[in-house]
Amino acid sequence: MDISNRSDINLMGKTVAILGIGKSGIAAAKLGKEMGADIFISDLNESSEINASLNALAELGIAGETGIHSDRIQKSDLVVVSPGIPKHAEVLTKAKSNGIPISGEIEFASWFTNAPIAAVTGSNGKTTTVHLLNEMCSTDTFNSHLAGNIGFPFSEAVLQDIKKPDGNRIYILEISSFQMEFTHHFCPHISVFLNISPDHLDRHADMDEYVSEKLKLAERQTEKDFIVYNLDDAILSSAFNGSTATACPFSLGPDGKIFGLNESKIFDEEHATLIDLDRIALPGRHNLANQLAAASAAHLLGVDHSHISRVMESFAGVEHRLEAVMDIQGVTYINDSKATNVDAVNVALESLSTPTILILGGIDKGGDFTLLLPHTHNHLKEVIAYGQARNQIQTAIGDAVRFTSVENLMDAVTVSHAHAENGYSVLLSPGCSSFDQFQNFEERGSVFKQAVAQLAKSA
Ligand code: UMA
Repeated sequence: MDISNRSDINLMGKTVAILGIGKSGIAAAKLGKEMGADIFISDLNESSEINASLNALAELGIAGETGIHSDRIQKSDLVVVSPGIPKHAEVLTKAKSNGIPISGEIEFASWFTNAPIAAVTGSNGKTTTVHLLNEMCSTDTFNSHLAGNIGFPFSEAVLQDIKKPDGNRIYILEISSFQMEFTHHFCPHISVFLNISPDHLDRHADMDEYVSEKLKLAERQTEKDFIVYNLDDAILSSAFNGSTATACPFSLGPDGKIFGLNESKIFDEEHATLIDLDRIALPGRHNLANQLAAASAAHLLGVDHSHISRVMESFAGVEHRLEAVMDIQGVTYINDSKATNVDAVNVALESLSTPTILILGGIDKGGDFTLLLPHTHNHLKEVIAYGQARNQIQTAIGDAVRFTSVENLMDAVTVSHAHAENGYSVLLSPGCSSFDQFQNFEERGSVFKQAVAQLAKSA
């Protein structure tokens, strides 16, 4: 099947193999079926959950297999791959050598909509920024739909719109580096780049590969499009020098193109006040950068500044990101389960000034935990490490700070409660992915919150 010309792509009667029976694969399978393809879905995992999903798809007339990527995949016209499947997986290498085109799930969904897209990427802050932008775009002019890496696949959003079209649709997408692999035509009207720091180095060959996957988001943009990027980021500041799209930097200094910042306010190009900083609901300097990014994108979409500032006044944050859970006997418990890399842990520690016990752990993604050492001279009083990465964390920082190694998150919460003093914060900011003990970071955050609620009952 030839996918080189986007407008000629037609799935009617084509055989499409979908790899991965997770959220993306299931949504892509349903979308592909709606577009007239004969779908075959496949997952290496044969857990009862995956088999249950396959059975549900069978009822919709979608065939598939679990526990194997069989040779049937190699007879298809197109392969659509879930973001969690590494690009060098054997099944993909085989498909490539068989001349079968491979599309990522985001790319696949993008073929079936012409609505404008604002896409946000970066190592940290993506979820907060897309939620802010989504609220800023909730106006009479737009009907925004939030999708992508946030946990709601783009394919599902597009399928909903095919069934019930909306002329005012704009998609606000959170995009990960994984989702940029196997993209061919995907091109947002506005791309937003928040920051780039080491992440997913267990999956990408090196930092260069990770950065180049991210930067692909702007590669196909034309002079009609916009790139909103962080001027204060060492990699991003010079990344778009030769770009055709209009570059719109934002900064925590006065040099933002659309909005500037001083000690007391954010101001616009005419130097009119957008908002006084003390009226912004979401705390933290890192969040100020996220606000400026979202506000710049919203401005480019024509949203009124009065609406942008109203959202800034009311938006209080997203679950699992520096979420204050509860105070127990003078100790504040904070759930930052979304912090899946070391840079995010740094950001979390920088946003606190109270003595802190930090819970780290999970599966290491190639992060450098020694980067946390400076905090041990300030308010970081103890590290409790759990899960697969705990020995590695101990080697990196165990000598510099009071250190406890435990089996799992529940034990970590128990130990933190025993060690925390009045005025302390206990911060779950794991710096690792969750998959050794949890389905995802949401489950990890929920387990933490339950454990804290349990402590409160018995305290
Ligand atoms: N699998 C195979 N063959 C392989 C490898 C894996 O069949 O060779 C199977 C696995 O058994 C599994 C499926 O592929 O069943 C996994 O697919 P997936 O991990 O892509 O799962 P989805 O449920 O589709 O979730 C994906 C994103 N997951 C990842 O990028 C790892 C979700 O981001 C995203 O919310 C969802 O699509 C909806 O678009 C999660 C994530 O952790 C939150 N993202 C990373 C992050 O934020 O750091 C990038």
